[in-house]
Amino acid sequence: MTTEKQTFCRICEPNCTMLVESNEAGEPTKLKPYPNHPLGGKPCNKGLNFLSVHKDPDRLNWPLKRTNGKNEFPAEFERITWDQALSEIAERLRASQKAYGPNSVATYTGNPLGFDIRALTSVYSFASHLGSSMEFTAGTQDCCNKNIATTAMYGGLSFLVPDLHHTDYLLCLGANPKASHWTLVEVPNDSGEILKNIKRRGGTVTFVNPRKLEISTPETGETVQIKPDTDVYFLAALSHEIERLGGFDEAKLSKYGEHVTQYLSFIRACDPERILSVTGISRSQVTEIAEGMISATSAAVYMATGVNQGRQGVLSCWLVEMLNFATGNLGREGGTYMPNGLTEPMATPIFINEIESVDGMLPKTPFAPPATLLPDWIESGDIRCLISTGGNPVMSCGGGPGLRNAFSQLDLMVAIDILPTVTTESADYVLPATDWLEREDVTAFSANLRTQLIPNIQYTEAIAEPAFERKTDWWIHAKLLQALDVASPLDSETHQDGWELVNLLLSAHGLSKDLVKEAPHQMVFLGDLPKDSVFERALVNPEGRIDCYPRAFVSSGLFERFETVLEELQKEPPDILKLISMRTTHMHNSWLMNVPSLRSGALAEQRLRISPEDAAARELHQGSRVRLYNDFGDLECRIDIRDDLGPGVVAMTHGFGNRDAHRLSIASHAPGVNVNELIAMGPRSYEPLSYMSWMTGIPVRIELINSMGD
Ligand SMILES: Nc1nc2c(c(=O)[nH]1)N[C@H]1C(S)=C(S)[C@@H](COP(=O)(O)OP(=O)(O)OC[C@H]3O[C@@H](n4cnc5c(=O)[nH]c(N)nc54)[C@H](O)[C@@H]3O)O[C@H]1N2
Ligand SMILES: Nc1nc2c(c(=O)[nH]1)N[C@H]1C(S)=C(S)[C@@H](COP(=O)(O)OP(=O)(O)OC[C@H]3O[C@@H](n4cnc5c(=O)[nH]c(N)nc54)[C@H](O)[C@@H]3O)O[C@H]1N2
Ligand code: SF4
Ligand SMILES: [Mo]
Repeated sequence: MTTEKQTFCRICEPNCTMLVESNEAGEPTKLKPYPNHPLGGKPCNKGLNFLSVHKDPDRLNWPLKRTNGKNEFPAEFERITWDQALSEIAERLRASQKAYGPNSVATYTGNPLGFDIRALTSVYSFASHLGSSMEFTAGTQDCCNKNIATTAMYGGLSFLVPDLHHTDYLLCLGANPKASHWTLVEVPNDSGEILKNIKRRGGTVTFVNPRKLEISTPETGETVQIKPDTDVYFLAALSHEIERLGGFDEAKLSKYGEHVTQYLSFIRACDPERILSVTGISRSQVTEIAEGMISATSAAVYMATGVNQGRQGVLSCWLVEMLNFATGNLGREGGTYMPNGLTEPMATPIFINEIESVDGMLPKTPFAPPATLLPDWIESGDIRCLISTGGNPVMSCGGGPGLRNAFSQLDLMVAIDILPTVTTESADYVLPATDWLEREDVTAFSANLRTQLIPNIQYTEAIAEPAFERKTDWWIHAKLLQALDVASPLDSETHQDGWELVNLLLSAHGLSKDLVKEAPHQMVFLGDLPKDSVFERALVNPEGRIDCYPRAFVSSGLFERFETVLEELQKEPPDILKLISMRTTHMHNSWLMNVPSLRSGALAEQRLRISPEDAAARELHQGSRVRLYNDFGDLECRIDIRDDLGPGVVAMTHGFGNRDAHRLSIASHAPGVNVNELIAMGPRSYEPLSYMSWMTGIPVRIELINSMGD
């Protein structure tokens, strides 16, 4: 007899609800949509394919210890007990910190930890017990620019979300909601209707993207094709134009703004004639968008990773936040706002202390240090041990394979993962974690970030017993703390496997995980707050106002950089090619590469996408093999000619290049290339202050290897 249970997907932010069928032995046999769930119930193909990850015969099942040298590949491992693994790791961590200080041990926390609320709490308590400043995260490849910009402006971390359900004008930069299902705004179970609805109610959607997206249709809106890594100049020109046209809400600016004069002088100096040429967008297009936003009843500007990963993500985010605020759209229905959540923002200083690096003394911020300096810190001997949880830095960070050479020089590397990746291949110890079907959870992460358009908490039980000797990430961190002889939640006889802290968060709404579990559909709506509550809730800096020209941006040289990068762009040769990333509907960063159904037929191969004009100029045909290179790396691939890219732009999906992930039988077959080899590492390879890697608009060159096409 089959049984049916409810769960939610934990691959990406929407946490789509789904149903799981299990057989008599209690093993999940099918994942399917949950049509009658109040939040919708339309998981995507990736979520519905997750049983292939859960049951992947290549999964990590036991603690492993390396038996050959760190420079020898493939790595060889022997199976050991959890006790042996934990005590040996702890001993080596203690010895390193005793001899070389707390910063000799670094941590790297990857993206999936965001979708495991207990692990998220434990990884931070583990890192804080280590007392190291070297806490790297996937954030420097994702959104640390937003973390810093909003903390500087509001006083604490706040992600203001676009009111997609009500807006009359959405300006959407550097996002592909069809492939990626939104980021830092949670839209559950959406298959594109939310954008079509804006158009249906008479509104406008404008995408700003170097690539004309599949979702950019007459049913949604047009794409303004921008040259990569130039959004900051477009946003500055747009701000200039809206102010010139009288589109600012002066009363709101003076009521809630601090340093408004400095902001106004900055944008007034941004004459479109001076700065727009590098963007590929014309003055009349900017004026049209400005007029559209001014005349709309409400408007929201939203930007995502395509802009975050450029060289000026902090100033871009600041200009976006300021556009929403200055036009009176912040805290208004249809504008941007701060949804209800489990917690409220906390005042957070931007500069905590300093860390010594090859780039001199770097200010330490509440977020992560630059991942692209990790190799230098390892080579200098400052970092000697690394513990990576739920991350695949060799695939996902700037420099990519270059990190592997650095990792081989570590005294100790520990990787906690569900799969044997190219990163775990560099480790001394590999610890097997449970996947999301094997653990109980609540959707507290997004509720805690206050990014849900429909604030809610969902509960799921563990659908399957953890197989073999897999353990939850929470348990692994708590056990490591015990092995290190420091306070661990496991010391308490009444510990509840990490739920104490989560229940404390939930108690702000009179909830606990058990109460959510018992609620209809295992879900509780948190309810909406007035949109204008953002002004009481988000402004936690001492002035209680929005800092419209944060000093931290000035002291970090961001405004000078705005001018120097502009000059650099103006001097570029016209035939230069710029590389951007391209997420697809069938892949998730680096970790669905071993799923056969997501790697079959046309999905098997990774190609470099190029415009017909650029292909013709180089006498390339569909499928021609090329060398793609720059000062940092050199790759070989075949090309895919498509007219969704404008001239001068090439695009490639990251996460491929698993040749050396020997234990991933599907992923290492037809592996493709690791595009992050072309991303800079080392001094000045990151944005000051946010430490974001520069991952889009990368100058590259192409050389023909074999023009024979398909
Ligand atoms: N070129 C390029 N590079 C990029 C990006 C891009 O757009 N272009 N995007 C960047 C972005 S936005 C991000 S967030 C980063 C992601 O950077 P990372 O988080 O470092 O990389 P992922 O590929 O998401 O790797 C996640 C790892 O966690 C493992 N895993 C999955 N579930 C669990 C679990 O429950 N527990 C544990 N312990 N492990 C688990 C997976 O097997 C995988 O090895 O990549 C970035 N890299
Ligand atoms: N299918 C799938 N879903 C995912 C992921 C995945 O890998 N696959 N990853 C998840 C993660 S970790 C995240 S953070 C989110 C990310 O979610 P999104 O931020 O929406 O990510 P992308 O789909 O990569 O969209 C980025 C867009 O920016 C464009 N772009 C590139 N460079 C520039 C530029 O310089 N300027 C502008 N304006 N646009 C530019 C690209 O063409 C692309 O369309 O997605 C999540 N969901
Ligand atoms: S969009 Fe797809 S991968 Fe993301 S949570 Fe929903 S079902 Fe999972
Ligand atoms: Mo991400």
